Amino acid sequence: MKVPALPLDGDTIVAVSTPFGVGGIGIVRISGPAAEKTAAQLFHPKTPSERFTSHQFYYGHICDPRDNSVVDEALMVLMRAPKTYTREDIVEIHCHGGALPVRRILELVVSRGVRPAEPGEFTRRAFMNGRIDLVQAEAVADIVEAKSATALRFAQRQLDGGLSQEIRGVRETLKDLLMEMEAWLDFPEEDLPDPDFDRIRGRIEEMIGAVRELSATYAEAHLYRDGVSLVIGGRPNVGKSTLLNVLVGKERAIVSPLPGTTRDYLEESVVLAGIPVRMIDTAGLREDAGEIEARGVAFARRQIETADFLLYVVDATRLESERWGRVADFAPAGRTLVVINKIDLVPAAALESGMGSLPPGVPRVAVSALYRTGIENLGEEIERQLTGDKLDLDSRAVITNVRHRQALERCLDALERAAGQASARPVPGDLLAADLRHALRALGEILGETTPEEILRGIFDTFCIGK
Ligand SMILES: Nc1nc2c(ncn2[C@@H]2O[C@H](COP(=O)(O)OP(=O)(O)OP(=O)(O)O)[C@@H](O)[C@H]2O)c(=O)[nH]1
Ligand SMILES: [Mg+2]
Repeated sequence: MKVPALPLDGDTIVAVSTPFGVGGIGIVRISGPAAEKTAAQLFHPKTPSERFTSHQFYYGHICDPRDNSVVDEALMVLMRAPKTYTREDIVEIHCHGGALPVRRILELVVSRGVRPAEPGEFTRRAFMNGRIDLVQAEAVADIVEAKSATALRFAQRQLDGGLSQEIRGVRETLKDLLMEMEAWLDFPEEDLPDPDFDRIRGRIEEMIGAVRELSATYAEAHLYRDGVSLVIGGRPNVGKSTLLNVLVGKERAIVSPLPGTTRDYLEESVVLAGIPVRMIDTAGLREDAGEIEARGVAFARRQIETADFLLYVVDATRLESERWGRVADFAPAGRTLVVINKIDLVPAAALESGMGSLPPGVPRVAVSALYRTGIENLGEEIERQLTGDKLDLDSRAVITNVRHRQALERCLDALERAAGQASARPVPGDLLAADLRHALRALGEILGETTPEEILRGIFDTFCIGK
């Protein structure tokens, strides 16, 4: 793999790689050419050894070289380059996981001239040294932050190189075509026969198909990574808070027979069908609310407007009084599910006729949040709305990252222009080559080969320190 143009620092960095606070163990990680020397100065193995063997744990103590006092009991492992996370020499010191031992060891290492690492700098070095590409580096961050098992599975597959391979496949075809075009453009005097432009157009169209298919997986796949917000809205006292409690499986919200119980909004995270869902309960919508409640209602409206999905709850005994025309004004079209609650209070026949007042085509589910009837059905309907049942989760690579998606769309635009050039007669060779180059650059940006520094910085800045 081509190593990006940024110069390597070559200095040695250190960070605490475990969360701050109290834990079983704390790990201080050092990477760079001075890692081994620094460890030798601070770590005293129980059984003295001439030279540490790579990739082997040693038991001993970390001591302050100024007065030889023991800082902590520790395990130390030295991993010599290149078979390491960063491809540099790495030392890990595993000490007792209290905030103080970890911090003191960190300070000791820094006092030996080692620089504190920036966020994501270990992973950045792995990337700069060619061990992983940018897509894989981003997968590392996704693994750390995965909020659902499916998100984790996607990120693991991305780290394995599944997505990179897919992108490289298209890139190789592009490179072949570009070489062919450039040979023809660069040596006109050699009287080379014209390339077979129908064949070239055919190959461009194959690439368009592949890139489009990959890009289309984003719509659903990213939900597993980024999650969605699901707002529970409706008029006062219809059972919104009761429903939230049922869906999140605990008594999270206060429920009472008095309308206007919920004044602030509150949220709780759950995972539905593998998708992390931020569920938000809101104040009941009504116009004649008192001052504090009115603020809650304003909050609720804002939550509903920005929601990815809305569960609009209505009272089964008051279906006819619901002003559907108004609801349509704020409910996000195509992302609203009407939940008819309190069906335990109405006979089946009345419910049937009451449902007739609902606008046609709006998806609906009838439940009793109090007696938990119809909840399973509601769960299935929410899942169907969230996922749309379109994505085969075990299919090949999927796109979950908006940066990849945007680059693929740029690639697609360039390929479509290129297909147009290849169909024109005579073929404008320069333009065709330029479009192929644009497409190539977009793919290179995904992999990190032609990614501008500020974008790299933005990516690694979101990592935690010590990763
Ligand atoms: N019979 C029956 N009562 C229900 C059902 N769901 C909720 N309730 C009752 O309806 C009342 C209002 O419930 P809440 O969950 O507080 O309603 P809400 O929509 O959050 O109300 P506000 O926060 O005031 O807008 C409570 O007394 C609940 O016990 C149901 O399915 N059947
Ligand atoms: Mg409530």
